[in-house]
Amino acid sequence: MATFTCKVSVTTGDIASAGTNDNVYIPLIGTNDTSDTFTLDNGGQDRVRGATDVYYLTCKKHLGETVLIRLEKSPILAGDDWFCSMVTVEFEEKTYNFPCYRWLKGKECLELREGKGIHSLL
Ligand SMILES: [Ca+2]
Ligand SMILES: [Ca+2]
Repeated sequence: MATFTCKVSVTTGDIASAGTNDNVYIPLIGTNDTSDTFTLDNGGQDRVRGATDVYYLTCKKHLGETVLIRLEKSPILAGDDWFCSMVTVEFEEKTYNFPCYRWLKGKECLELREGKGIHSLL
């Protein structure tokens, strides 16, 4: 069966306490289909302040254009707030940017629509 790999880059803000040890899950919502819900967990620590984590998600169906993502943060014990600054999805040589720039607190789901990206004002 054909599968489709999406590269997802998740950037944690470079501000105090931005990182989190909580679990974060993501489904990708495309024009054709919605992916499974993946756990964003690489070897080692994920979501360290200022870091970008890259994940390769294997989808069973062709999602089409990625139009929406949903970040689902699930607390471990007391919870650990997370400041996500940006999520980028790369699929079939296209890049989709999902600017976030906000906190996810406790058990929280956040839907992000594709944006045009953040351009420098220089
Ligand atoms: Ca934190
Ligand atoms: Ca990990």
